[in-house]
Amino acid sequence: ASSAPARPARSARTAHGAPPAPTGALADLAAWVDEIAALTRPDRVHWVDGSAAENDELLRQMVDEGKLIKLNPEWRPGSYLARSHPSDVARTEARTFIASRDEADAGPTNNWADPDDIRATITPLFAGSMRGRTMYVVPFSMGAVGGPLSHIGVQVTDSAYAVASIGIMTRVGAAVLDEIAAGKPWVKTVHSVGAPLEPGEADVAWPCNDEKYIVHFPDTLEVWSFGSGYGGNAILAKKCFALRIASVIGRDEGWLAEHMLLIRVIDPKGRAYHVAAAFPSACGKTNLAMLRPTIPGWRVETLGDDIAWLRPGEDGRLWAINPEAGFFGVAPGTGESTNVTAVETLWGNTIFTNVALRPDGDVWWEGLTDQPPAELTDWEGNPWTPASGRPAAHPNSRFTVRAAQCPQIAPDWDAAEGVPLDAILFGGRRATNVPLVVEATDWTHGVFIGSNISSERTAAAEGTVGELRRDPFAMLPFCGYNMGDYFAHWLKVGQKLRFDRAPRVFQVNWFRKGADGRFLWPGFGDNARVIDWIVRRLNGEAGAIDTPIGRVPRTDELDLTGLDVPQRDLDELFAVDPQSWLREADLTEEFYDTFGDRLPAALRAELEALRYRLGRR
Ligand code: GTP
Ligand code: SPV
Ligand code: MN
Repeated sequence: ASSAPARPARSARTAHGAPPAPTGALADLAAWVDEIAALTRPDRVHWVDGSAAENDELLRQMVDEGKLIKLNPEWRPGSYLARSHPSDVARTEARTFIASRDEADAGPTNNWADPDDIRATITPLFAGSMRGRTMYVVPFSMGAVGGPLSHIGVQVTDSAYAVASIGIMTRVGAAVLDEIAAGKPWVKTVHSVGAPLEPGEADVAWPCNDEKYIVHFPDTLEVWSFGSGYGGNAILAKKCFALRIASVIGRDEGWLAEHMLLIRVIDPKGRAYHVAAAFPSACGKTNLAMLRPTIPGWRVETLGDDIAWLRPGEDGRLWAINPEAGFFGVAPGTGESTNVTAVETLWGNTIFTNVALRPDGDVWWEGLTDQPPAELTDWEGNPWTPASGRPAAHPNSRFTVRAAQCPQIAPDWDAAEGVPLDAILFGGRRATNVPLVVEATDWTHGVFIGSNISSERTAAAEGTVGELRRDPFAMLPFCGYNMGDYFAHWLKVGQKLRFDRAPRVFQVNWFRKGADGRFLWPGFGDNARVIDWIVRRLNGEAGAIDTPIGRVPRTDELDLTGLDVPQRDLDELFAVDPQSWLREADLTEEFYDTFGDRLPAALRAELEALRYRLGRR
């Protein structure tokens, strides 16, 4: 195993040729890499420099090894299809652990593990786990390199697919080593697919292990992930670092790491507003991030589609960055009629995972076009026709593509200081009860709403699709510490904002259904009509009706020009049934009780106030 970066940081380079032995922080990094290599025993260690040539070589190698299928460059230049093992298709929440020193700090919503015990469990799994493989060392930055809200990390991994994905999703390269050399703290992340190769043993297309562990050590800022090659289990910069570990850093430093999209909305008068929105996995973040308004004069610029870091500024506003550099988006349901921006973003230079392959060497998934092609190869590599009676693409199949390739990306999406937020939306997938849009009365009520998000389960994680579960702030699988403390932290961050400059909070629900099971709201581009009302609320230009759960638009205040929603559906979209909401309040109480004394009193007071307004005295 090599012990020094193949390409030394600029600051460590001498004027004449040979790099000096790394010293200081870089030597610490090299020592750590040696330590991981000594444990995992890879055949080779490769320091990733993030160059295009390196990426090309990596992709070429994966094609040679049968790990990627090169798509027809005529239709999809620079693009590839990966097919995962059929058992490794989504995040595995049951195998995801928060190993805080104190169990109470992980809270009732996380799987807790004692840090020493779980280290003792996983260390033998990592021992020799990279035999026969290359161990890649990937230094990456979340947020612009050197930015005031940015954080850096290093992932070691034996998955070339993970390396290529991290290269798209983050900023990788030598500039990060400069930051490490300069003494900036970095997060250690270790990933192995857990499939060592014996001498002469042939590799498989998607190596992984039945046994999986995704373990976070918040006290030492480390992540160890074993056995999975998929998405958030393997691209550790994403959910593991930018949410679970970053939420802990944010708790300690006074900021928030959130599962949120980030957009700039420009109204017909040219005024710009910044909106962040937290929806659970596969509940519409990427779609709203790439919104093409159906109402004239409105424009949306994309800033981020999955994660936002929010920090109170000196000016009393809440500033936000998207720490990522790419999109890892859900493919099914992404089509010309729903998200044309995403379709255009995916013109090339994209890694697709678990979508279907067309005979002409392009890709397809349910919803890309109205009619499926006559024949396909499905995500598992089997022949498929429309008569097959099963989806051709996996429901959690995804695309990985650079943010810069999005045709409506904000010109300043990369800006280190971020943007000041005007509104925060909380949403979920709710067939009943939750209106299309509700405005919170103040920050505390907004935190109450965020803490009560519940949503029907999607295919983004293992579990029964459709089952209703609580997903506070869309962070249930991603909060790295006690969720009760997290609610308190949200309240505290609100206190740092200037009363008249804090973002206003709204709850939205694009997914309410009629008795016949049909969506009551057309969604997608028409969600701009809701944004329009929200923006007019910010400007004091639109009225609202008080209901027990918050403020809803008068239906004549919602711009429905050109839309064919019957009045009956509109009434149902905004209906607030006190009996159902009292039952929701009972469930909230049950949920709140699980936090014991870590639940902020202000939220319990909000719950009692809600019950009072609903008519229970
Ligand atoms: P993650 O990447 O898992 O965090 O998901 P996400 O929140 O970014 O969800 P995404 O935008 O990819 O949407 C997931 C699914 O919801 C897709 O199949 C979309 O077509 C569908 N969807 C998104 N927006 C709407 C909407 O306004 N109405 C309806 N009915 N479906 C929507
Ligand atoms: C999600 O599940 O919210 C995702 C996909 O964005 S993953 O990166 O796998 O977490
Ligand atoms: Mn997500």
